[in-house]
Amino acid sequence: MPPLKSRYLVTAALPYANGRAHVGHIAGCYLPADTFVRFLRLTGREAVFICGSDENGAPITFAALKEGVSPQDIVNRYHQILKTSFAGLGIDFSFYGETHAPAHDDATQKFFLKLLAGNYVQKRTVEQVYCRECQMFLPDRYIEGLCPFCGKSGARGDQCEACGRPTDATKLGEPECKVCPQQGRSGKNCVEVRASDHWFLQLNSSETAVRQYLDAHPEWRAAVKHFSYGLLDEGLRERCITRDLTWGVPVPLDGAAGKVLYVWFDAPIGYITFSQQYFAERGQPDGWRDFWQNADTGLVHFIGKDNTVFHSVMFPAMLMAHGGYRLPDTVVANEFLNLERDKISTSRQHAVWVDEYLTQFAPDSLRYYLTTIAPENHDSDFSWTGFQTRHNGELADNLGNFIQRNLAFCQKYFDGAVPAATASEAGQKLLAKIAAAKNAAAEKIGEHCYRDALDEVMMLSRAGNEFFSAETPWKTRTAEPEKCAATILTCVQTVEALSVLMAPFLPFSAAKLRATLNLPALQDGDWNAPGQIKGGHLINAPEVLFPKIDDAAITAAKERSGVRPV
Ligand code: B3M
Ligand code: ZN
Repeated sequence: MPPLKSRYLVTAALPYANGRAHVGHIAGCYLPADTFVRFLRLTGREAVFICGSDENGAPITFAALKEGVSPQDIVNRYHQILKTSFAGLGIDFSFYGETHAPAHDDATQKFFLKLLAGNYVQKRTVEQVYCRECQMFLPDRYIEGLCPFCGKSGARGDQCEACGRPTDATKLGEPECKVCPQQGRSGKNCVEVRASDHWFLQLNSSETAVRQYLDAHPEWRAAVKHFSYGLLDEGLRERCITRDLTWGVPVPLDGAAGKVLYVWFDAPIGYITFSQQYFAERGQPDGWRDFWQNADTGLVHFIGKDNTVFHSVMFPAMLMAHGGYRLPDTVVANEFLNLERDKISTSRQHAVWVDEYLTQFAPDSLRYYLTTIAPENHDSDFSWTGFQTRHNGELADNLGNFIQRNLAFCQKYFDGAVPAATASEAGQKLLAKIAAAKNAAAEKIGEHCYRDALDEVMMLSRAGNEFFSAETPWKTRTAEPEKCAATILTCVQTVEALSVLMAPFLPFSAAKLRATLNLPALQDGDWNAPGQIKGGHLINAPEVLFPKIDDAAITAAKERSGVRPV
């Protein structure tokens, strides 16, 4: 792993503004990205964290059609819900934008025109399925008919579920429109094949450059490299980047009315336009250049694995073809999170929604659990029982217990004044573990291994608990008061270190703990600041940081997330 740089632009995939955020999204990219950004800042690095709602194209158009409302209504509703959910979980973007915005249209159109002028985008006339009733060309997913391979009915225009083969929408037998039924029509006998002009990104001409780019990054996660090299080995093909839709970034050419740029063309450009907006709002209209045009700055994209091709191949190819931009250093793609051993599904309402979760539980409990089960190298499983067990057994019984037993002891027997003492040999050993845990956690975070990094925090707390138990301050208090004082001083100093170490993962609890310790809120760069707790330091009355979660709460949560009680 190359060492971390001193300045970063970090992006998290732009969520479609057509649904609420669920735990799969959070585990997939927002939480690790936020943890990384918090760590960067705490270690004195500059980090700009960019995200926003993906508001264009087919996903929004069809959500609106289904509900019988306008795309703008859909976007307005979900943009707000997404923003609130992220904030509630402490996902602390520097800027959270919207792609349905004039500035973004403008930047995307200019980008497109530059690629067109360079011949990197070329026009073709293609055959497409058109619905006379809906008066629109249909995306492949909205056409069904007989599979040209296996003959079964219900094959979609992109794939036949029965035989698994990819299909060509214009080749389905007895094709039907799937938008019509949403509008109360049959969808039968209303589709035909029509010619339409489209523009294609000449990805084929980027093959060598993209391969060289990947070759320069042997440190990327194996799955991302494997997938991307696989695509290159098959050979990159030109890719259509326009759609016959009215909602999106209009194709900026004469004779292209009713056509917009493909949502996957405009969305990654959103990372750039949001960066520009962020700096413009701060009165530094050129500030974004340091982040997009200067290779000394790190650029890291956090995404879910289904977005890999767009970030590891297509967007870099677009940036290279355009010129003038640096390329991402890393694409951190996560695998999927399942829910109770079943795929998370919005349509089946099998999901844990963030806004709903937050009405019942604390944000850090979810942050903790999702990091411990982070789908970093393989799919993983969210289970409510696992959530409860981890919270009660680890957050409460390990971390919370270490903090509470010490601070309560200090409060009760020393009136909240940390005793002055000299650390024992065993105490010094514990204090030495602080630096070791910090270094190890920093290294793991640098490798984007967040679950291992969090483990280091929990190991320090476990060592603290062992120390406290072995030292038996409740016995030494009267028999050997100096020993007791040394134990408590060492433990409270360890608690202070934990308030720093846990901050990237558990920001709300870290802030509360700092207040209880009567220490200032953490500032950028505080990761390696020397401890402030000395003999005589007054702490405030502690409150339990992680109250236990009882079975009734879990039963209620299970019902709400569409998990039937067993
Ligand atoms: N909106 C896809 C998704 O949510 C997409 C990500 C865009 S990142 C530029 O899966
Ligand atoms: Zn139709």
